[in-house]
Amino acid sequence: MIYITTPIYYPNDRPHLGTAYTTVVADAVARYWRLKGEAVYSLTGTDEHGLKIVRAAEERGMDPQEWVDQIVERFHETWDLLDIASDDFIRTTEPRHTASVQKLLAAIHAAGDIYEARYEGPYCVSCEAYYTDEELVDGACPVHDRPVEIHAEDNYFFRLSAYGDRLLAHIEANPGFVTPETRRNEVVSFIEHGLDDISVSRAALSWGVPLPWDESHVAYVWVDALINYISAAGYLDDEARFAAQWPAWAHLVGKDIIRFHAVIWPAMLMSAGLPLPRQIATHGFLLVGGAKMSKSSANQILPSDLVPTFGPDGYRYHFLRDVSFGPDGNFSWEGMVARYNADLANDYGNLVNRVLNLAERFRDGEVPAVASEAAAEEAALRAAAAGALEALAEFEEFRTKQALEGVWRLVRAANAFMEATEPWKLAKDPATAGRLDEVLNAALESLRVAAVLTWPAMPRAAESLWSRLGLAGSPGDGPLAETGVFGTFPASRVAKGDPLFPRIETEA
Ligand code: ME8
Repeated sequence: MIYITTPIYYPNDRPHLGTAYTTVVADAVARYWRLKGEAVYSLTGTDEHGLKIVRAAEERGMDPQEWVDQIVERFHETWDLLDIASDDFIRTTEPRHTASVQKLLAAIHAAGDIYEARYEGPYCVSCEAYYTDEELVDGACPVHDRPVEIHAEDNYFFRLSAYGDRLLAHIEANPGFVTPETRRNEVVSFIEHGLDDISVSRAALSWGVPLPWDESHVAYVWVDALINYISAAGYLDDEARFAAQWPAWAHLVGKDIIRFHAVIWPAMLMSAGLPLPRQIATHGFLLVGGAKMSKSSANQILPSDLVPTFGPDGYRYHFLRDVSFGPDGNFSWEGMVARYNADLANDYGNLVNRVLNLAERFRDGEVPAVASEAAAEEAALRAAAAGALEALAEFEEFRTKQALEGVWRLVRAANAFMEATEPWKLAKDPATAGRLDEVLNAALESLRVAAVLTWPAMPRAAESLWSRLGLAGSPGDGPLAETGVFGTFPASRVAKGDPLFPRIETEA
């Protein structure tokens, strides 16, 4: 089972392009695996406890539950807008999660890894994390560049310090545990520096999950949040499901939350005797004009600002094609328009339009199922299609850009095929009617394969193309090893329809 997760986001505000980035990548990769015929479980959700949420609610004069119930709807709307097909959406205020938090913490407590002590130190509410004085930059949070607060409490602590060696051994034995390599190195040097125990409870807060052994404390919001990944996998009361689903194939996370996922979370699992996730796949930040886009700053752009212009597919394609998973990436409107017009309106959209137009014009939309085994033009097309199919596997390494570049080799080859075979000339001479059938068939077949291969990135456009091709079911039905192979286009009735990706005029 391919169990793939996004972070669960804080519902302190609506999701923006940065939050959506992780979710879009996770959705495309999950769809890729579904297309291959794998059993997939994709999870996203919201991280609803903690001080940050309490404060966001207070600012609006609401109670936390009322506030999160309202914001969670904005998350659902955004994911619907972007055609995110998650199998599950977990909220940390749900009983299936709170009971699971208590179960895991009880296991860690029973393992002897919890003790009580007083803690005092600088706390960043935006991060929901304590810092040491050395980590602060001019007295401010190193991530948010905002003032920290001094918190002092009697807390329960988790013996994270006891897990350094085991964590290092795990990372060494599993080089793919934290990716990319630069992030793995960062985690390794952080652990080698020596781990401090962490506080796992809050006495001063009531908005959280009560500790099973002391109900006057609630679980620290990060400890609570990380457990979502097993709550959604049946940890609480579904042994068979948990065995099938856990450990996760990959947790996708931004670089800001890598320590929680690559240090604290695996140590908690080790303490409770549970297996570790296969991979923590880390990506960089989306920047706008060089600054990180975040919910707490003014440079937010929301998916709903872009989808009316680019459509869900243009949106997804841009972030998957232009942002490498790993380093930081810059967002610009101009870059997005240029990519859309070049790849979608010109290369792909025009190809679709042209081929379907010719099939309607010369064959009333019904092209016979005949293919040439011998023609050199078709051989080039078949080779490009095979290369594109192979490149799609780049999704397994989150190399979304390379996967789509591969698919575009087929799109370009199909355009070149049209130029080379000139079906509009073949149509003029009755003696070449047979060759015209073959050429149109091969052109339609390349559209069929392109619909299959673009489905993980652009499901809506792929499905629309599929129905224009008169095919039954969905290009996502798979299995890829069969449907992604270039063969003979089946006899069907095709129809051109409206342009798939109308050009965006930059003056507008
Ligand atoms: O950290 N560029 O939630 P969060 C790219 N609740 N990705 C970005 C981004 C940007 N500018 N801004 C945010 C939390 N992200 C915790 C997680 S998980 C158990 C708990 C993405 O709402 C990125 O994946 O602050 C980052 O890790 C996540 O949103 C943080 O979302």
